[in-house]
Amino acid sequence: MKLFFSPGACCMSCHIALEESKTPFELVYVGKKAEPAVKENFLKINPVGAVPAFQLDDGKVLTQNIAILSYIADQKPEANLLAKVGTFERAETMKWLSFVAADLHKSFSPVFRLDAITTNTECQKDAKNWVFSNINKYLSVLETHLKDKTFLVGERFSIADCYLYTVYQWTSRISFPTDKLPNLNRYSENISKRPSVIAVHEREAKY
Ligand SMILES: N[C@@H](CCC(=O)N[C@@H](CS)C(=O)NCC(=O)O)C(=O)O
Repeated sequence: MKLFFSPGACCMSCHIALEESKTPFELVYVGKKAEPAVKENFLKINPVGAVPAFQLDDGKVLTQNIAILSYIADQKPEANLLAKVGTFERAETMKWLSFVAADLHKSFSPVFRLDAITTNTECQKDAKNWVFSNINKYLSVLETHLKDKTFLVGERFSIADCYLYTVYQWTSRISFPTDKLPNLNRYSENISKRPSVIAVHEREAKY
């Protein structure tokens, strides 16, 4: 199986889930410095050009973090990354996955491409302020939720944690202040010590 990835991007969530579930996989780098032929081939895998994409050994392709994460978790139930079908815990995990994907992740996206939105520096400042206030809104919800909690749902490290951990790392990339987010910082630090997460960071740092 192949995970098409770019280091530090949202696909790190799938990379962590693969590592955590001990699923054999191959990484295919499709980031900025990838060869043109690799990039061209990637567009056949995912025509929108976004990571992650996941290709099974029989050639079938899955895109979208939530779909790939759920597939990995369901293939390896022994890894305990997602509760059983029909349980409230599973529904809660899906809720947080949606929250991270549709609300939190996408609230970060404009700040990485302010220059593509406008070349006017004053407008960029306004856009950045708006983006930061949105990020703050979503992180505040998580900060409250994570009080006295180690994981997003129940007592297990789940695929929702794979995704939130990944996106939360971006706060340092955009210099978003996290001093008022002690619960999220504790949560993230705790997850960063997992052997799977250490392995993923080491591997992605090579690209
Ligand atoms: N909804 C998609 C979002 C994927 C996404 O935004 N990927 C970003 C990296 S974090 C990307 O590849 N952006 C580059 C592009 O869209 O060209 C998912 O969940 O997989």
